[in-house]
Amino acid sequence: MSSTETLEVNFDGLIGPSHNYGGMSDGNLASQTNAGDVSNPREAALQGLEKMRMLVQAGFVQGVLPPLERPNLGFLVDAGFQGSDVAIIEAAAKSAPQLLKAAYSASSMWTANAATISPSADTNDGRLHLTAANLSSMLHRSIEHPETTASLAAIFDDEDHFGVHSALPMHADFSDEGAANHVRLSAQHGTPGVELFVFGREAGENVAGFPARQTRVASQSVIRSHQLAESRAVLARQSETAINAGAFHNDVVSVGTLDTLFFHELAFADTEATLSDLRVAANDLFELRPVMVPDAEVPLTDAIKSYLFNSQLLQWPGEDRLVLLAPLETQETDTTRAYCERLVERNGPIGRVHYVDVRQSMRNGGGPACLRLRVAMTAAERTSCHQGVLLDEAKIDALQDVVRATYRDRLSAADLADPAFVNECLTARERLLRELDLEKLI
Ligand code: SUG
Repeated sequence: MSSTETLEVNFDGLIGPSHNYGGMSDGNLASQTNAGDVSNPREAALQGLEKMRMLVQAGFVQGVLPPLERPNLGFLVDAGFQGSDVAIIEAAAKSAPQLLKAAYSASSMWTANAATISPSADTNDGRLHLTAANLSSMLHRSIEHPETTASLAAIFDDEDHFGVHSALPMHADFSDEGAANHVRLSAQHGTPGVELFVFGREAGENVAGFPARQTRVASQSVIRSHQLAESRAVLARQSETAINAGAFHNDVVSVGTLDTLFFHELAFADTEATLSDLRVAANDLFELRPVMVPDAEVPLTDAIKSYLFNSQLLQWPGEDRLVLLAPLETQETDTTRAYCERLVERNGPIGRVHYVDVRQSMRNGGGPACLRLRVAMTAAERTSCHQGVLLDEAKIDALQDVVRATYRDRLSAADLADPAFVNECLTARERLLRELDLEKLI
């Protein structure tokens, strides 16, 4: 942390005590397949924290974003339920279990969807900009943004350095899923870069098949409010084939960092145009290194099942090539394991693949990359953000102790009807917030 250079800080979502398999995301195959299964919130949170620990041990600056308050009783009140907390939960469980599941969703763990980030090196006013994603496509996620904005405002609480923007208008024309459809490429984390915005549909367009969760208008709006130079912002359309095969976010089929873009052949509607636009935008900044995975080597279905691309692509301290931090499922899928072996053997930009266990999250369609929000920060920005969310091993130990003491190790849909679970969730979150010196979010 004493480094004077700009570093990429990963803010992982701390998985909340109500993590469950609600089957709430149409177009997300894992969420649909595992709907109704019993989850293990304790194991989920410990797995996430172990991933954070590994990066702390490797020498990365690692941050965390706290879980949102769940159940979201205000949402149930807006939906017409009245009375005491117990009365609200009992009535919702009886007459609207889908709404109760939405109110309990722990989906804020996937912080790649919390916001879109533009580092200060890219913005006209020299501040780091963050726009909370409205997540308007899925009901259970559409209720995240007010609290997400509050968390970001509490953590990036210095207007000289940070511009925190609340979510775009809540309309289908502005559907925005945050950094999951955004890739920043640059020579170094601290030098000006090119920002790639990937959208799935135009405003007003009706696309058949699975939902396209990002619109061009939403991406253009973020480009404007972040004050990005038009010449350094590239818009590209996701391929419908990828969306309909289950790539509900672009980060299910592509990941990039520094000068490297690692992607599946069928990720973009027009790969050649996307690469050419990126090269023009990168012009004098850096030379783009595309690593395209052919469908003949890794069929799209395997890429999506294994989450090969939903990996963290990291400049690992002490290593000269990038490291791909992939989910264990990538190792367990024959084509992707074999591909990774070939990938590191050749002299390309990716020199190592490391596998990590985030199975609890994976079963809802969230891999290592979904669980983190990348924020390239200068040394001054790192010192002016809220220090309580920057982790060392002692803080990870303390958070794990709270998780062990307060989280259940099995949770089914029926358990959400238990009114006693409300206080259990609130107490767990309060204790976590205290560990992070974020009492103001209680
Ligand atoms: O939005 N799953 C999340 C997964 C988000 C993954 N994020 C990225 N690819 N960046 C989603 O579909 C499932 C919840 C449930 O069914 O209970 C869910 O919301």
